[in-house]
Amino acid sequence: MTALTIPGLDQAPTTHQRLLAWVREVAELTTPDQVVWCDGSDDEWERMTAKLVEAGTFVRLERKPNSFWCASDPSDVARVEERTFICSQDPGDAGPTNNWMRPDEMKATMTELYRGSMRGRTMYVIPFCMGPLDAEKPMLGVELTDSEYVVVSMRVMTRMGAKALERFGDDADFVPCLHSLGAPLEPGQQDVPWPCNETKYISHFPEERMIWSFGSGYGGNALLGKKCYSLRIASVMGRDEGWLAEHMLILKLISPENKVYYVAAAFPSACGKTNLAMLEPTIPGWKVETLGDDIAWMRFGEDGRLYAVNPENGFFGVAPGTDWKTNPNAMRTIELGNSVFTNVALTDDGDIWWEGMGEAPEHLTSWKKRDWTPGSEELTSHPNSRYCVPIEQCPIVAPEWQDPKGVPISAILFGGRRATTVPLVTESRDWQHGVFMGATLSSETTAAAVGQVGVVRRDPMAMLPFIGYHAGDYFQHWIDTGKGADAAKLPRIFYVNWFRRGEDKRFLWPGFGENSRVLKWIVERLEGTAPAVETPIGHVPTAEAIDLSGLDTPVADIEAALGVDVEEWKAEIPLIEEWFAKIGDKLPSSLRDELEALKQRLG
Ligand code: GTP
Ligand code: SPV
Ligand code: MN
Repeated sequence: MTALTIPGLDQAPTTHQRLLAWVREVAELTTPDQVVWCDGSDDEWERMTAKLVEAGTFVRLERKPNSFWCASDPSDVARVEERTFICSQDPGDAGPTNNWMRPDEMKATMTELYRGSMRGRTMYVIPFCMGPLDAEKPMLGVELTDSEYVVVSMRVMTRMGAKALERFGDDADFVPCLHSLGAPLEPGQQDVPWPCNETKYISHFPEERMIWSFGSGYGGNALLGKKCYSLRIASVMGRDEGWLAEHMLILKLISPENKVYYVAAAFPSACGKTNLAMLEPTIPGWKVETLGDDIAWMRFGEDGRLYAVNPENGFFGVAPGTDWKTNPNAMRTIELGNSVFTNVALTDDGDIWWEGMGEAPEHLTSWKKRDWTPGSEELTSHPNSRYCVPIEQCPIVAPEWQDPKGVPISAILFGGRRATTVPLVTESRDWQHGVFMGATLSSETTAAAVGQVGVVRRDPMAMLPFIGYHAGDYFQHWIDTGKGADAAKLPRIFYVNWFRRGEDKRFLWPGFGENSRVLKWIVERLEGTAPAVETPIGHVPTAEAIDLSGLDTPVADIEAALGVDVEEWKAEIPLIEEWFAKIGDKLPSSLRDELEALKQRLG
């Protein structure tokens, strides 16, 4: 009965019965004051951002057009892996790397949390599409949320609103994504700038292709098209339908001879995907264009090659460390405006600032909304502070970035953040060995997820927090992907590490634009023109094999970055064994064979 009295509920611009029924059901449960169907228009953006400014959530920036500064609640700053669940019917389908709860139990718990949770707020209906709208089978979703911040961010990060709803027709499939901040307002109650709830759940129902999120307004916890849909749910779709959903950037590399190579690279969160995707090569004649910085969906084309599409429409990039020296293309992208900056510092003249931008101004407002001066002990910006900006503004976006067919991938890079052991670059022996490299990838944890930072953990294919099913089945899916293909057409697999350190703890490799030198060696390997040394862990270049012209890094550092220390690698073996033991019976036997072969080669 109450539902009939919720304004807006019946003003649906669609005749899609399943969508209408679900929106009504959620409205009746969460009891918002009104329902608004988002159209994605400029007017809507104006209304939403004005509302956020009025609420004290946003500050309009004087120095960037149509852009906003935003500070979250200090308790709501990153993905919450501990509170992320894969609610498959069978716990064996979630596997040892995911938190699991029975779907009916999770639904019962969360239904009680959602009951009345949107009281005093507006429920927004956001129809969206991951990947190009003109795809043969567009990948649709609908997010219901009581957060204006989410509406604004989804407009940047996805193709949403009326243009997405057009593709729904009367009965298209879509992924229902329910999100509530869990912060209902009583009549007359003053709102806070960043409403959220101490209790958080990020729940996935893989069999139903459904997502329920509660209690957080930040990043991947709340923008449900991103990690929840495009990785956790999409990885399950990919398993069932024979494709791959991966935590990968997509870049286009153009050689001085104008030959084009598309590269996909998987690095864990805050380990360099955005930076590599927008790289400005330091070696003459080479060019990079960007197609995506975080997620790639890959499937075989009719020609037997693996094609990648970026499902996203925006960059949600780590702010600290981004500046004109490290990532000029990101700076150029945000200069154009239309951006939201969350948890960075605000300058007195209405611009943004963060660690890594050079000399700090005399005075800032920190992400904690406190006065900050160069003598302050605190950071100006949270280490996981982010800019959110449309991809199309990137000056080096590849013209084909929206092609629904995708781009054919020549090389896949796996990489992590390791102070020791892992060389700057290693080429795998073949696909299966490359899958082994990915499956045993390790990296130091970062601020992108709540928890300890700097702890080495296994992060298979940079997907540890994002595999929506059993990690053993996921490895098998990777193995099968290679088995079903023409080996000559498969991308070649490489393992990179920009983060190896010397004894004095400084980075041995200069990174950023200089990573183009490594890309050049990779391309020369594809062309069969660059030498490499066969080591127990794979094919590694010598310093002479890499173009170091014009680089002032001491050759001794480069040699150290490329070094394969057999003792260090022997020390990795028990860690890999422990990891494989955790995967259990579903570990593909081919990966066990790879481990045995590695042990043999290490002697
Ligand atoms: P997510 O968006 O969390 O998935 O992160 P990402 O993989 O896109 O990482 P990003 O490119 O934003 O880089 C994260 C941090 O690593 C930033 O502070 C960068 O400045 C730093 N970084 C990126 N590339 C390099 C590199 O080549 N060398 C060094 N030393 N640091 C790098
Ligand atoms: C990551 O953590 O890998 C991100 C940020 O890209 S989030 O959207 O929060 O997942
Ligand atoms: Mn990411």
